[in-house]
Amino acid sequence: MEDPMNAPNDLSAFWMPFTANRQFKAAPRMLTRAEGMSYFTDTGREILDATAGLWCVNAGHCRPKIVKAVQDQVAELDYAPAFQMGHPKAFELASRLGALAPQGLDHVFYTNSGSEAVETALKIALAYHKAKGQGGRTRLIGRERGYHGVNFGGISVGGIVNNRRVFGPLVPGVDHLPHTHIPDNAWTRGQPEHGAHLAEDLERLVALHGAETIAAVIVEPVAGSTGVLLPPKGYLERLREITRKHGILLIFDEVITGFGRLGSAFAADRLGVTPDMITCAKGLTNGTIPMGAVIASAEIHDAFMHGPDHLIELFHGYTYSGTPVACAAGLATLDTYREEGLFEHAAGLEDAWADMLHGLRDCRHVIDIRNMGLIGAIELQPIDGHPTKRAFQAFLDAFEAGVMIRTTGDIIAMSPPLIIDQSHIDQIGETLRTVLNALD
Ligand code: PXG
Repeated sequence: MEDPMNAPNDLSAFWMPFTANRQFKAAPRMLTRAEGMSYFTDTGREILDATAGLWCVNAGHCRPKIVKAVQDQVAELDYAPAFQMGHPKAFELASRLGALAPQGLDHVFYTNSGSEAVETALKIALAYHKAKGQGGRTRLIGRERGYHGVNFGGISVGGIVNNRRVFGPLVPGVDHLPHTHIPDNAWTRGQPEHGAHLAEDLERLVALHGAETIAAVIVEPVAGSTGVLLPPKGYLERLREITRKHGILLIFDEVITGFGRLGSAFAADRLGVTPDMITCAKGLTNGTIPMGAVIASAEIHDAFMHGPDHLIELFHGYTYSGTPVACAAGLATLDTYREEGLFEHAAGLEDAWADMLHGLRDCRHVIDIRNMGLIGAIELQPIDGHPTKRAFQAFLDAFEAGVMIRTTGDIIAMSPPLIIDQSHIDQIGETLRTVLNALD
């Protein structure tokens, strides 16, 4: 009789996330090893990673310091209860994150993913207003085309239609700002000139709902998942002014933009706008161990520190909030970023990265190219009646040609590990030129 613990591996049991399961299983793309800028497949092919995994392996793959920290930690303290108990590395990492984050943001709540960080930040926002005696502030405002993970709060404030439409009525009391992608901004390098006025829509929502009903606004400083939408000059500044004026919290979802992606620790630093909370994940542990976090202001944190000392201040947390192994990975990741100057390295390569991308302007089907930091997007003209098909083909062809890219809709998005150098940039550019020009 077949041993159920040793069932044959037929690929069908694993229902893969955000994947065309049937296409994949007909022609699997299996990764078995990684090192530095590269993945290696089960057939021994080397694939240049132009996406840092899923925007997360910012220091490159299998970095020795991170590997060792994880190995050592799992052998020394495998797990410690997250509630009513502590372990030293959770406090050390929180202090380091607070120091790295923009001034004034220095209290860290751990989660296991970006999605959980978003849920946590939204809940903190509501509970904060309640603690301040403004419990009527329950409304949440996101933005069209925003991606804030896949849990109910996140898809409610998010604005990616396919991520929402089959999941029912979602969280009530949510409204959305318009996205910031306007045709006038095509082909821009860095922040576009046009569109700061789109922030004024927040004043319209305040007039519509009343400021006293609005808890928070959440936006990605650079929208990643939807296909890289850059913040127009002055836009985030204006959102900050309006939120502050009306006592509304501003949350930056920096799950993608955190940890050097824009050549600075956080987008908030590069863009010169400080929110009340930052959500992060991905690059926090270099993608090695799942971990996310909310970094909140002292004003928010301190609002909870009232009442009798023995009472729990916030009824929220996860079994795996700040596990020892995740914290060890986080600490070793921050060390690697600092010791190798990776944020500065990324900033130094931004122009070369942009030159490569914009050099593809004359390739077939390309209708827009945009970039910031080590993020780049190439938008293709969709095939009539078959949206997403052309870009998906580019993804398959690039993989065959030895470069891993991502696509969303008909947009190619890239976000290489920050250890990238000029030769990798050249390889990505040459491969894309061939792939794009061969597309139907
Ligand atoms: N917020 C933002 C801004 C994100 O980009 C999340 C929250 C959710 O994080 P978790 O860890 O729950 O996945 C994300 C995640 C892509 C892609 O290809 C983007 C994400 C995840 C997977 C793929 O663009 N972003």
